[in-house]
Order: sequence, then C-alpha cells, then structure tokens
Amino acid sequence: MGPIAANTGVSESDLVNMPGSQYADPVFSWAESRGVTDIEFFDSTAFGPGFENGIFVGDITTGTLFYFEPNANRTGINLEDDPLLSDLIADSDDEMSAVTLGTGFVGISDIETGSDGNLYILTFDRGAEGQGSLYRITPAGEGDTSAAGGQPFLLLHPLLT
Ligand SMILES: [Ca+2]
Ligand SMILES: [Ca+2]
Repeated sequence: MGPIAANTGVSESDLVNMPGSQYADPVFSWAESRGVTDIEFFDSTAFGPGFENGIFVGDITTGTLFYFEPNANRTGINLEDDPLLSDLIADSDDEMSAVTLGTGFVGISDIETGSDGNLYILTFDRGAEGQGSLYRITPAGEGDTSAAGGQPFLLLHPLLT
C-alpha cells in the first residue's frame, strides 16, 4: 500500500505486468484502507478560485469528504505546506484531518459537479438497508453562520433523505 518503496520486500517485479503497462506510485494513500468510492475534479468556479479544479474524494467506510489541490503542473497534489504528508500517506488522525473537508456522510457513494456548478454528494448507509441521502454543497453567503456560530465557507443542503 502506498508508494512501493514503503513496502518491505515488494518490488515492481512482484506486480502484475500487462504488455505495455508501466508502474507509477499512487499520488496519495491512506495507511488504513478507506474504501475510496469517487474522485471528482471540480470543473467549476462556483466556490471561488481557491476550489477551481480542486479534487474532492469520498469514502464508503467512514463517509468522509476529502479535498486536495492539484500541484502547479497537475502531476500530483499540493501537500508542500504539510511536512507530515510529504510522504504522500495519511497515517495518523492529524494527517487525515489535514485533508478532510467534511465528515458525517455515513458512506459516500458518488460525488458530482452539478450543471449549476455546485457539488452533489450521494450517500449509502449499509447499516440502514442501503438508505441514502443526496446533498448539495453551495458557497456560503454573507450572514450565513455555521452550527458552531462561525462563518462557514460552504453550506450543506440535504435534498433527499
Ligand atoms: Ca504521512
Ligand atoms: Ca461521480
């Protein structure tokens, strides 16, 4: 798991090699499997320039929404500000927090950019016979306050539950 150099006793020659294939390390990994179900490249300006072309990732195991910024030449993700993540592996709760945008989605099964430019998240709850919810995430406006009383930058709207 993670970059091949981080796996003792495993080399590229141990991997399945299809004709014409080549190996590349993952651009990011979780030390414990998260069950990543979707990666959405946010082709929208709705959340402002800071999120344009950003990368939203969801998992089915914990219902966490992760967010990553692509690097300048779009060959990987920008983690320069966090030395603990420079190994490209989230292997502690602190490292997980650094890339977490939202929690509490139970299990994320799909993420999409809507035709309105907002972000849509579909959830799946294995513990409730597959019940799911659909959420729309929009930018917060002036005067919007979060449950904690602070100024949110994004708002979550339950659409179907
Ligand atoms: Ca790390
Ligand atoms: Ca999707």
